[in-house]
Amino acid sequence: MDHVHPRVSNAAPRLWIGGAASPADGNEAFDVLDPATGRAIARAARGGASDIDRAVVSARAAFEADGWRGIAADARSRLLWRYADLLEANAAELAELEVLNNGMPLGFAQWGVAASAAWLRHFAGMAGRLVGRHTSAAVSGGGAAFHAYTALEPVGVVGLIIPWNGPIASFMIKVAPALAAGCTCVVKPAENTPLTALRLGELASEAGLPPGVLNVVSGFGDAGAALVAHPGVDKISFTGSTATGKSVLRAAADTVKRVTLELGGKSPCVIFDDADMARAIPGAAQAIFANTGQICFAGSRLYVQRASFDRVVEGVAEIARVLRVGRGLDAETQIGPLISAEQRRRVEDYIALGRAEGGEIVAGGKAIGGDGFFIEPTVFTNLSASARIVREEIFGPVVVATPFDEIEEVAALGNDTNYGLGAGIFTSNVGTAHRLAGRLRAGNVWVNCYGVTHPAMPFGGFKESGLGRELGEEGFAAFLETKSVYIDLAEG
Ligand code: TXE
Repeated sequence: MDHVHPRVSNAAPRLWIGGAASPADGNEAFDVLDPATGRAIARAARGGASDIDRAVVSARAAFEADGWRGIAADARSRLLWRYADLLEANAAELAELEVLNNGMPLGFAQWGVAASAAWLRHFAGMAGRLVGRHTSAAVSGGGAAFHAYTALEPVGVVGLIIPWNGPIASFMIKVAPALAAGCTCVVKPAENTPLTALRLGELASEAGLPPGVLNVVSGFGDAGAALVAHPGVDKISFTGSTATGKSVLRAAADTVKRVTLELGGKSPCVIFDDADMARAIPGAAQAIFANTGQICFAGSRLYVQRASFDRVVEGVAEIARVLRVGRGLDAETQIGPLISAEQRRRVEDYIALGRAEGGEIVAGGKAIGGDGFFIEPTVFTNLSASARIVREEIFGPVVVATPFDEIEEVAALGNDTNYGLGAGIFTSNVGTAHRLAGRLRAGNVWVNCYGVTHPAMPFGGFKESGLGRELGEEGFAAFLETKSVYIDLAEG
């Protein structure tokens, strides 16, 4: 093994179940790669169906009466604050591990740790505000008087399936509200990036979370499928590809699990002639190139009002040419490698397809040789709305720019997609911003900025970009059941 991280170098491959490290039942393990070198940095345990079962049994035991749900909300909050404190105390190590395993620039990994601590504290605050409604004089048809109230209860044992593109953040965006709601968790991180998830499992126990409240089972899609099929799991929250999300939704039907899905996107970024170009051009570039385009809400379709088209395309192309592509731990790096050789092949295939569809490449267009899975940030023009690279999620640093003339036209272009996750609007006209924000069928609209999130604001997608919301009150409610209780007020 090459560049070995001190924490992972000698660690035997282990899952985190019931508050302890445990080998996978089959004793199988797999290589974990550094995408900047293509070389193995660790071995991870390959959990399968029986390991998922052990984790679910452990999570169920932790959930039941004397366990996690029975702990007073303020005590639960305190534990979540301790967990957040520990994240911060270990921030440098977590961020470095994230970079080694995912390839992202260090600053982005540091953001992931900081955001995760903020989400834990945000939802810790909500744990104490689980109050229902009541009606004091509900009267039935027969005239009897009832007092009735609603109680908010945790959904139960939740299965959280995580992608590889932001391993820490996509772990905690689910875990923080789930724990605050009183649920216990079985997390299945992506096979490419299990390392920080396993460490976050350890840190939860170090923070004092009771054994079994947060379990982490590294493994492949079969482990995820076992979690979705398991009758002891009450809810699945999944982030990943739309294709896998659809199969999760189908499989969850057998046990009528609650399902939250955060899936793919093909998000439009719209620049009007009246935009402040000093913000709009870097904004559009950041919308697509951040995290090497491996972001579900990446602004992969750029629409520019006609008079500004050449200027904006040249501006974004110039940024693409000068962005420093490199190892995430190098201080000058602005974008890292793609996650895997397979993902790079997929992106290269899309670039070849774009050429074949008649697209013109203004910047980039090639994989970068040498070790690691690097690729040039790429800008296409001259493609029609029906081109596959305009319609399909590429999940790489590839943007297609298209001119438009007026707002109705760009609203229709923006909505001409099966997806509906994000949308950016750059304009100096408040009316234009509000009108277009109202027309675009997307769960998140950013005006004169892109990709901003806040723990109190729900995040999620319209159409095939997902089901339900994360963060915000909606994201918390997604881990709760509502129970109606009636009390007969008749005497005797
Ligand atoms: O995703 P999957 P993959 C897109 C992106 C990428 C493509 C494939 O375009 O190129 O998906 O990536 C687990 N039941 N996105 O194959 O399969 C899997 O182990 C239950 C966009 O990595 O969706 C991993 O933990 N779980 C996306 C997680 O699902 C299953 C982020 C995601 O893997 C499973 C990631 C099954 N049958 C990829 N099969 C975004 N938009 O954010 C796999 N898994």
